[in-house]
Amino acid sequence: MNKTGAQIVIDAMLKEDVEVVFGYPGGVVIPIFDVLYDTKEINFILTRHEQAAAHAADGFARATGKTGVCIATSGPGATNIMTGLATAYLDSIPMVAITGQVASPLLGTDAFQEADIVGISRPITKHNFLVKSVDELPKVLKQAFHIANTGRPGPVLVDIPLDVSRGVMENYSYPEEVSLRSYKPNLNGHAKQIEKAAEMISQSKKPVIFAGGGIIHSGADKELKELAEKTNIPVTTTFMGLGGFPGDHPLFIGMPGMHGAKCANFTLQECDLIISVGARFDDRVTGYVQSFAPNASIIHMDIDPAAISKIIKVDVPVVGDAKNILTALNKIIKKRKADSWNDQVNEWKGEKLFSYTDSDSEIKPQAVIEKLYDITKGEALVATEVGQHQMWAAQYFRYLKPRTLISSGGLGTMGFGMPAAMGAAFGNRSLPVVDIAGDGSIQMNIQELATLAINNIPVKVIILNNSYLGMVRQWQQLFFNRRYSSTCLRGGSLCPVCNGPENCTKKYIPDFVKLAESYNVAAFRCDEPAEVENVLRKGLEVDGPAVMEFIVSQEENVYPMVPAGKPLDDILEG
Ligand SMILES: Cc1ncc(C[n+]2csc(CCOP(=O)(O)OP(=O)(O)O)c2C)c(N)n1
Repeated sequence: MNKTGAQIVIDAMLKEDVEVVFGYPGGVVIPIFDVLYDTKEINFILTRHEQAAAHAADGFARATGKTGVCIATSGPGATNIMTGLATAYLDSIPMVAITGQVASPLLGTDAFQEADIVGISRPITKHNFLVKSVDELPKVLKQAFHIANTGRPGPVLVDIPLDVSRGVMENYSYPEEVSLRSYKPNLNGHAKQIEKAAEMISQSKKPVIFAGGGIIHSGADKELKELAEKTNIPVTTTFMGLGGFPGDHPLFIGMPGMHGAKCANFTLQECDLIISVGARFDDRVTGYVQSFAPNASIIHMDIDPAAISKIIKVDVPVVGDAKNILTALNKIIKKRKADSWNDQVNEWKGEKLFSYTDSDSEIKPQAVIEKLYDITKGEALVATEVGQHQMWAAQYFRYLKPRTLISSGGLGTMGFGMPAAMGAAFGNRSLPVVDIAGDGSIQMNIQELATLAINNIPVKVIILNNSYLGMVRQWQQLFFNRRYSSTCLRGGSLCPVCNGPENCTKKYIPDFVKLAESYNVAAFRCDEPAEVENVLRKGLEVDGPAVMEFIVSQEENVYPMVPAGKPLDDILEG
């Protein structure tokens, strides 16, 4: 059968069971959009910005484990998705991004809307392709989907020149198999290494399990729970691993790191063995690396051999898929009773992993998130933007199941949450989807309220409005002598000396409620602590999208805090 390049792109999506595609059109992708026009099996969502399309594809992938797909045009369309690719790359999220490119004869001539997208995206994609001819398109697309969602997942970009999408391939068929000589992810951990790990665990006096996003990517949450319960070893999960182990389990000790639970940090610093599964020892987790876990031996299970001993010297590496490795380990692991080490950890844990001082006169941001957890009982997908609210969302909402927290961990991308929530809503129709936002971050992709409204996507946006770029302001308060340079969203250059928020007379813009209403999105504002529950319930009950703005305490800080470059147990408290 003869097919055009554009038809091949869409046929590949159908063969790969793609249900939803996010994107934005432009000159060189018109042929692909023209085929989409007749393709009823694919739900195409027109976002208002290409960056949002990439984040939405990413959010869909995080909620489902399937590969997210987005399309953008050449030049500015393609450069607009770069932040989305980098976000997905750092968090190992499977995505395929299709970009249009100027026709092959024009490549390298500074043609209209030409940019070297393969060059620009090389360091932020797992792999990328510039398609040279229509005949190689099916193979490239098959490889792209395969690479994105196998091994350590990641984003793959396919750049398609106009003459390729217009060209015709004779005798088209979509390949059934992929053969890539240099790409063969190792899925089963080495049996001898797994035995060594089991032996080390049985000899350890003070072990801790340290689980990361790899647990979620490989669907190894049940195996992790089995290991923990058999051995009674306390479990800490990284920010990316939240939900990979039930947040209300007695063995759960919170996330570690800069804004982690004191208990998790003390446990890591005191333990004699770290059993790391699918975690990459990010600097926000380890603090000052040289003094991280000074007495511990390290077992590191990871799908990516390049992650082993990259940051921390590893004693027993096990390269493979977390689910496979843990299944094998659980078969041979000896039972272990809770002992004085567990008592010590439980003492550090206390009654609550995190606490703050509540108030009757002003809304505490932490209280809004706690109330959201109470109302939903954890039965929700929580997306976040980036900043203080993101850390409070990690601390005060408990994640009971995998894929319930959708947040940019590695890149820390402001503007990620609302479009990602939109994508997640397509991946999970049964749970409410909430975006917890700061008033700064939400403005980075606020135009997506239009996409939510027009498609009636039931994302609930909670804006914790503190009038500040709060997380940066917190650093300025603690480490730059309270010099709030360019972090107040009211003032700007008109008020060089800040007399504090209580004396501020500047009006806040925008009016989020009016703005949301102009997009036809239901909106509520709350500035009374006593009204928080009521407003949350009202917003959650709306049939469709809603914005809930909470005017919160302006100079609240995220604690505990390990200052950058300090050891994990050097902790600041409020
Ligand atoms: C795209 C982008 N630009 C800048 C930053 C740096 N940054 C990190 S947190 C933050 C402040 C976020 O403010 P807001 O969204 O209001 O949330 P809050 O911290 O007040 O909860 C900034 C500017 C970033 N992470 N991403």
